[in-house]
Amino acid sequence: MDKKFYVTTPIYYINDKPHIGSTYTTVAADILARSHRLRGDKTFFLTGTDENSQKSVEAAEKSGKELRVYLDEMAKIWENTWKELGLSFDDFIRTSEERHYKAVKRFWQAVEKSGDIYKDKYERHYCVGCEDFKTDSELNEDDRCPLHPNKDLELVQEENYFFKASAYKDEILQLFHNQKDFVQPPKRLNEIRSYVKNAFNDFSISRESKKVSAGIPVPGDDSQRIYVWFDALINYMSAVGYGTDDELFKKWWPANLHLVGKDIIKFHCALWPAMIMSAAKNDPLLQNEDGTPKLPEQIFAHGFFTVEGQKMSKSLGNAIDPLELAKEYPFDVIRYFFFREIQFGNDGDFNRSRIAERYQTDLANTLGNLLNRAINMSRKYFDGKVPEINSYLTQVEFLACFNMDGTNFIGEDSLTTLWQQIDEYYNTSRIDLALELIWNGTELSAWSLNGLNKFIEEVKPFKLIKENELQTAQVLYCVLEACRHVAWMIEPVMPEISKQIIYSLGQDPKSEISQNNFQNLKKWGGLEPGSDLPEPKILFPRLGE
Ligand code: ME8
Repeated sequence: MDKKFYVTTPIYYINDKPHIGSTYTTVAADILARSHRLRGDKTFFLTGTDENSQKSVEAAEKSGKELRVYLDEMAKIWENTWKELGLSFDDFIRTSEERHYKAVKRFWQAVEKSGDIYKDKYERHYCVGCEDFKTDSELNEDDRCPLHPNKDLELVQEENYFFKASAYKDEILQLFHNQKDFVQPPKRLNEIRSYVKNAFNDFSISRESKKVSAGIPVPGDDSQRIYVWFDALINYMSAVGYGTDDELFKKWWPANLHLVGKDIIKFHCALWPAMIMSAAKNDPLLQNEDGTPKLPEQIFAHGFFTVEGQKMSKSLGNAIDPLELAKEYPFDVIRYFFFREIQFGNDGDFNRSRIAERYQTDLANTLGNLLNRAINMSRKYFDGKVPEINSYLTQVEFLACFNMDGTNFIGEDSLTTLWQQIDEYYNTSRIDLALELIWNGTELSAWSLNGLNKFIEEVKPFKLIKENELQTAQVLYCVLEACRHVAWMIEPVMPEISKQIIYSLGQDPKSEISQNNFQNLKKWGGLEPGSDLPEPKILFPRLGE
């Protein structure tokens, strides 16, 4: 059966332009979507914008534009930014769209039918920055929101609808217990487990329309608007047909992976499953065959960036525009930096001198140089072609020639193991570990970019050619073929660079993908001996050239 992969990013607030924080999550989703597409899985990658919030209203007022005009303009900016950066999303959902309204209505009514919505009066502080209520214990010593200390808290005294989230506390804890990878990485699971145990209370899920102009009206009660988070989470369903196209919904739901930042795990890992558990009781579309709720498979929460050591914030003016950044470096370089520099899941720092260092060392010196040397030597010694290896030496003969033990043999056996590990890392969202392995290898295998460079240094094809043409041919063939594999291994992270490597090996990346499935592509020997090698182009020119 064909496997499917449905991956989402948060839908972003559009009171400002995209910055590298939202870019990071969206690039991560792009990488995972590309890795699944390459592996032949039916893939759907969703991103979009969260528009029914107070923030939108305030930003529109500040800009002097009518709300609708403002939202349309900003949503275009977000969508176009991702397009310009080459991100391969399949759909862009806006929560102001009709299809989303329909989904929210259906969902609300299912939850209502389950008896999980009630009205209550309360008085609490609301932070527009978080679009969330704050209990006293969540405030800092100045009684302000620790995440948005510059924003005044709003004292809300209202009668609103509440969602009986607390009724699902045990079921959610059971879910965490049964499905250990529901929340990744594990430290986030610990965090959210303790939140659910200690502080998972009923949520207010509406505001009075006369006080809050944003939001979808509560079905059957125009005097109330649905709370932005209750509405926003449903985007993951409305984009795949919930409320508008049952067949489409059955095809894609449940989502395989919600990618989010660590700031919003409470909503994704606790509120969202509770909402689905409730709605599923009265909506067969949300039930598995055994009647259990169709929950997303996994939520992966990554860490937060600082910029040159400082928190990214509007007041510091240090939010980096990804389109500006893409003028400084090819965007593939930034993609590489994001996932090579920072363990995916941990916090990290966006630091220009580190980008420059990684560009020079990992990319220009290690990857670019290896490819260039191998192509130049092959062209020079073998008439502009991939060397012929008609009488291919066996592994034992090959190792004997160079006095090497099996650990640094660059060939078929070690390659299969390496690919298995790479596939596993992409499947578990550990993009950082995949890159680490490709560049550094493991203690057991020199099959890595650093290992290949060392191999050339040791074997010295530029001297060997004077003594033994056959052995030189095999050495160079091995390195060129290894570069072809590296190109496919890094394809999800650096799609453009990957293409350029394949072209420089005289192949067409498109025809290779369509002619062979991924299993074939991973086999040793895909590079045709005797085929033409074009003159190499510099992959990573000196910056500023
Ligand atoms: O929370 N480092 O939207 P939002 C890394 N609309 N990632 C960062 C970051 C940083 N410094 N800053 C932001 C919302 N992000 C809601 C989501 S989903 C149903 C509704 C990323 O515009 C990260 O993914 O505030 C974080 O979770 C998200 O942007 C918050 O985006």
